[in-house]
Amino acid sequence: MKKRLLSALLCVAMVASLVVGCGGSKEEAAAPAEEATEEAAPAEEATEEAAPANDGVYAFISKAAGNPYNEKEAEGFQTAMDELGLNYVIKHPETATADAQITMINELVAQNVSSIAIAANDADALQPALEAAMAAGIKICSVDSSTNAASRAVHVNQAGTAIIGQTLMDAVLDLAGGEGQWAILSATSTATNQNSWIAAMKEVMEGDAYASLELVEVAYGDDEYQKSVDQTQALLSNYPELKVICAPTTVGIMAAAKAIQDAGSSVKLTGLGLPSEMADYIGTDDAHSCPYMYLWNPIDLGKLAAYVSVALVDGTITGAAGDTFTCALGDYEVVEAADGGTEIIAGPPFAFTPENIEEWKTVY
Ligand code: RAM
Repeated sequence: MKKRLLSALLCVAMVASLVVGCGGSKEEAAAPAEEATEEAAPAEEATEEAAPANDGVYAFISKAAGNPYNEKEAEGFQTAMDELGLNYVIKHPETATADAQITMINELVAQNVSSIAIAANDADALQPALEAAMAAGIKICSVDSSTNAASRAVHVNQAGTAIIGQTLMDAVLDLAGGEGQWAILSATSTATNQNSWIAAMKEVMEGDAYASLELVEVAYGDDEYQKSVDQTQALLSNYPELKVICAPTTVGIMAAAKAIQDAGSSVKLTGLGLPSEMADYIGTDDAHSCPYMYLWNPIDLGKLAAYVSVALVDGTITGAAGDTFTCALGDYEVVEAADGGTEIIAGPPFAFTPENIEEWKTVY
């Protein structure tokens, strides 16, 4: 009995130390990572009776620090792990680069974590580091932004790529009134998710209904606020006939919304945005730049990445097409992905409009 109480106290202490550590910067996040692995040792001693099925450390690496979307994803991962009573570590690189993520992957391999869920800053550049991780027995899934197929067991996709492409193209067509110039303001040029959405939009644009639209430029704000503002201002001044900007990035769309409204421009904006950041810019009158936009729940996406990591580690799934599993969010199936690997799709994109934005802005 005493031993059980001790085990329970140890678990509470461990979870508390991990929660405190999940900060938003690389420095803040890196320190508790070490604590997490060090603290894992006494838990093993206690397994005799406390016996959590998975007693390793589950890692999450976001694209970069300072992006509230990434923090919501991490929050979801953390919440799921807390609910399951498992150990975890969350890392946010300082910049949205592959190099920063490779350093973190190597650190996690040295710490012998059980799994890594990663939002990839580059599809191919992470491959050697992730292959080394997999060779060491670490289960890998990508989430939000995929690695290439060889670098993961499975990708946790927020929504089907084709649906996102179709949805955004239809929004552009609608806001342009069926014809005219439009531009894309993206994140980094190597971001797998934005690049696949842009490719999907271009494919849709080949249809007859979109023939009178002209895509004048794809600009990159690197998911940095000021760079995204500067890129938007450049689009506004370089293309006086521009009708619509589509920003498939939460950082980009918010920066573009402000830049368009500050310039008093009539250019309309759509894309993928966080309701909490975009509420002031959503409206159908001239004073608002964004009549409507889309997203999914980034907290649930982070949770799903946690559940998938656990399912990979405990062997419920291997990541092969046809694998199924059930978690607190529902039933999921692993399906073939367009890049030759496999994926699990969280759900369809959701529209945010003047009618529902007030309700959603407090949620995420
Ligand atoms: C930004 C990031 C993220 C993307 C969202 C829509 O926050 O680029 O990867 O999924 O936008």
